[in-house]
Parts: sequence; C-alpha cells; structure tokens
Amino acid sequence: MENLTAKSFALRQDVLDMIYMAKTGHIGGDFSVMDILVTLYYKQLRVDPARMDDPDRDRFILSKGHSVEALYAVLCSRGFFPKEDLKTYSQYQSKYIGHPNNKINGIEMNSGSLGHGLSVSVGMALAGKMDKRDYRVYVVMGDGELAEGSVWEGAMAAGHYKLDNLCAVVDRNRLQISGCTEDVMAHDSLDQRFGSFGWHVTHAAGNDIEALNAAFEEAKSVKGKPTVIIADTTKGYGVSFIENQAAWHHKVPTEEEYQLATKELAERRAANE
Ligand SMILES: Cc1ncc(C[n+]2csc(CCOP(=O)(O)OP(=O)(O)O)c2C)c(N)n1
Ligand SMILES: [Mg+2]
Repeated sequence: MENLTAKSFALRQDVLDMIYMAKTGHIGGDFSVMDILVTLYYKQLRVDPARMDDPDRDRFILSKGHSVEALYAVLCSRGFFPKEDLKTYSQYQSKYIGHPNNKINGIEMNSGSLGHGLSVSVGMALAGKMDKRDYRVYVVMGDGELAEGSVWEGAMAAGHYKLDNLCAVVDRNRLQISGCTEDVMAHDSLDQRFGSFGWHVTHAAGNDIEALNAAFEEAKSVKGKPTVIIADTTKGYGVSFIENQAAWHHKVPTEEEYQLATKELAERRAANE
C-alpha cells in the first residue's frame, strides 16, 4: 500500500508533464481521482492488457471523462500502451485526446459528456447477469456530474435490477468547474438518495488507497444491491497550491508552477517510499 501511494504521486507527475507539454487538461480532477484509479487498476480490476476482448474481464468506465490524463497515466503504467504514447497526448492526429475514446487499449467507453457512464455501466452489469458471467463493473463519477438527471435514471435502474455486480464511485471533492458543488447543486443527501433507489452506500477517504481498497472489498461482499462508494477526495490532491481551487479545474501551470509542483510531488513520493 505504501508503494502504491508513492506510485500515485509518480503518476501525478506523468499527468503534470502531459498537461504542461500539451498546454491543456484537467489537473484538479486528475489529482483528485488518481488514488481511486490506482486502487482499481492495482488492487481490484481483473483486466489483462493483452486480453481486453476477454468476455469475463471486469469493466471500468471513467464517466468523469475530463480526468482522462489520470486514466492514461495509470493504463500506461499497467502496460496497456507504451510510455512514448503519453508524449502524444493532445497532439495533432494522436488518439490520446482530451477525453476517453475506445480506440485506446483498455478504454471501454467514449466519455466526457457527463452523466452517461452510470447508465452504460448498468447495461454492462445487466448483460453480465443475463449471460451468467461473474465480471464486475466499476464506474467513477464526479460530484458535479451528479447534477445530470440521467445519473438518477441509471441509479434507479441499477437498484431495480439488484445489480450487485456494479460498483459506482463518486469522486466527492466538493468542487466542479465553476465553484463549490454545494452552491451550484447541493449533494449532502447523497446517502438517502442512493439508498432510496436500493443501493448500498458506503464512504471512504478518497485519497487513501488502503481505505479505498477496503471499501471495494466491502462492495464485493454486498449481495442483491449495487454499491456506491462516496470517496471524500481533495481536488488537486498532492500539490498545495492546486488543492481545493476551482480555478485549477483546467488551468495549465506556468513554468514556475510546473517546477514547484514537480518538487512537491517528488517530496510526497519520497515520503511514502
Ligand atoms: C454534459 C456536460 N455538461 C458540461 C460539461 C463541462 N464540464 C466538464 S468538467 C465539468 C465539471 C465536472 O465537475 P465534477 O463532476 O465534480 O468533476 P471533478 O470535480 O472531479 O473534476 C463540467 C461542467 C461536460 N463535460 N458535459
Ligand atoms: Mg467535483
């Protein structure tokens, strides 16, 4: 677990490099969701980069698709594609564009238009039940994303079909593009909302790999209902001046900020090695 924490800081550096080079990206949400992705790809998901056509593979959907840089960094580190590919991020004619697309090995669904991942994951989970396969389906949503009405149609269907092979994670960093979620669209009754649609609701410290892993284990033990993990994260986690600032949703670092962030990430990484 210690080494995975160090790894997640190293992967944040890959994200920083991508965004600094391409001069575009969503650093706040990337740093927020990184520990969730590392826990999934290093501890939970049964996926083999060489066998993404395996009908029994677990499915993962990054519904908050703007955090694709974090997904690219994690997929690359797990061997889904070579490291040189990261250098092409957001360059002309590269398939590594600013939102997930399923031409890339490891990516199941095109996302980025918020509010669709949960409904698609419900379809995948339902198909798994109908085909009597034991794969699990994981979907990560942003908390701002929960303002989309389609999320709640998906939540209703998941509860109705008792999809215990489905686990949703809410990256609960309390910020969205333009400010605090509680000002834009309040979500403090999330437990009751998901609960009323027949979900098992649990909470985890969302930048703590051990806590996240325990929550995923809990989800696997729940029968007859889907699970949602409300992951309490910090947007921009890992770099002090990026943390908790709505402006860093998609701000690009200056050279000075890039150097400072690189130094902080190296320190955080070393402290966990
Ligand atoms: C349907 C749709 N509306 C608007 C946007 C523009 N947009 C991109 S990110 C974002 C904010 C998302 O906030 P949140 O889900 O909390 O993500 P995070 O804080 O994890 O970055 C918005 C509104 C979009 N991608 N899709
Ligand atoms: Mg958010």
